[in-house]
Amino acid sequence: MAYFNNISNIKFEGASSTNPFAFKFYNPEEKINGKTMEEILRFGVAYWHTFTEDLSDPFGVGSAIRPWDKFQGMDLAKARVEAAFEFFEKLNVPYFCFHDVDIAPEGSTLSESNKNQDTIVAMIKEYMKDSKTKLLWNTVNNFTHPRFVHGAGSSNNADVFAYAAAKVKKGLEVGKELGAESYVFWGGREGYETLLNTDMKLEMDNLGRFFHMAKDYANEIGFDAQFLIEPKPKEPTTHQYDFDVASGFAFLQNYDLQDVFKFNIEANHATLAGHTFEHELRYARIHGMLGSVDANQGHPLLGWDTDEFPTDIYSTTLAMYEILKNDGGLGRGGLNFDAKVRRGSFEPEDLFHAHIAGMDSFAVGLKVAQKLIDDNVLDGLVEDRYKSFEDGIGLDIVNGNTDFHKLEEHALGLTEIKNESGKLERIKASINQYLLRAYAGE
Ligand code: XUL
Ligand code: CO
Repeated sequence: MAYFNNISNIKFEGASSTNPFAFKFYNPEEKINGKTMEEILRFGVAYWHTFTEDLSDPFGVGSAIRPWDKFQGMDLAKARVEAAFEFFEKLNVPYFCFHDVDIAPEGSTLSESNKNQDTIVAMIKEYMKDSKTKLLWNTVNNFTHPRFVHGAGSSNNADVFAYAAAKVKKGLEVGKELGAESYVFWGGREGYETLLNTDMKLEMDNLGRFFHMAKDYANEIGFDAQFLIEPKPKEPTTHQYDFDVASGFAFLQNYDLQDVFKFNIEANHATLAGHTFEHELRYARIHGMLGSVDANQGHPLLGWDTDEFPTDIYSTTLAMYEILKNDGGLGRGGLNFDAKVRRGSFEPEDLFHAHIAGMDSFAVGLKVAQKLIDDNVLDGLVEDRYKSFEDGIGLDIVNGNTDFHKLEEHALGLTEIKNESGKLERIKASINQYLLRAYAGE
């Protein structure tokens, strides 16, 4: 059965196309520095926002019109799979991502939930045989159900810890069955609401144990996906244990998990943590920990996780700059649109407009970032700014050939200290120039 009858395959038509159902900048076959855009950007569709989301918000019920919603229960789950693969093919997207509960309804027992999943996973596997779209990552939802009210791997309740582990065990089996490239842990409830009733040390220790057991089981079944942890500072908890990349990295190092995980970095989570998207990407990149990206954006005027589709080409440019500079690019990760259409954009075709907007925005970002790198626009300036560490006392500092005595001696001998301009406005003007040149097709 078809669900998007009025929409044909989305093709690249170029910057001057007036067809709303065409890519203006994303040309999957176009090569950038020897690799196709499709290979570099590795776009993924988030099953939850695109096929399961009803667009409700804390003040209003769902508004989404979805042709598959005439079904219920397992029939609805099956209809969503049909709709999903039609959507993937029409969008020509290489990857998708899901949580266990996105694809199949939970039963009244864990075994029933697993059985429901098995049915849908078998169906997805059949569809994947005739589709180019592969599984970027899967995960399990250990946050929505009331049993996770006090957490999952960090719950005060050992039965809940076990239940959460059983769900992840199943998730790892499903990931293996469908050939997932990566496996994600987002700790929606892995944090606390108040310290007044929380044993923070035990919760964090248990979470560390939880991750080790997950990796042991993945090894046991031969599931070699890249494990990814997705930092978020808060929401739904007041404080999450993987607040941002820096604190997540400290957590991983503390529990000897730094070689097991990389980071899945979400733009809106970065801004909730008080960072820019590119800050989080840079922090992960320079520590060899950049694994994948949840591509979205927050609203500048709202302090919550709005999960908008990414359309800010300044931000996608700076993000792609970090990704291109990352050793191996996105590796086994990708750009997963963890983004939802606005509540007012409730028609099925809005799902296409949103993805086209996101894909075009990252394609622009990719092209501009590659040019910034090719023309040495930022690197040259940065290198020049740190030239004091290339010889003399600076070289002694970076080589570890000095101490406070020698540094004091150097400082006492200085007659003047000369700083140079950081040239920020000049740099910003250059970035604007490169963006506008890309727009003009130069
Ligand atoms: C929630 C969020 C999740 C994870 C997967 O803010 O980003 O959808 O990406 O559980
Ligand atoms: Co996410």
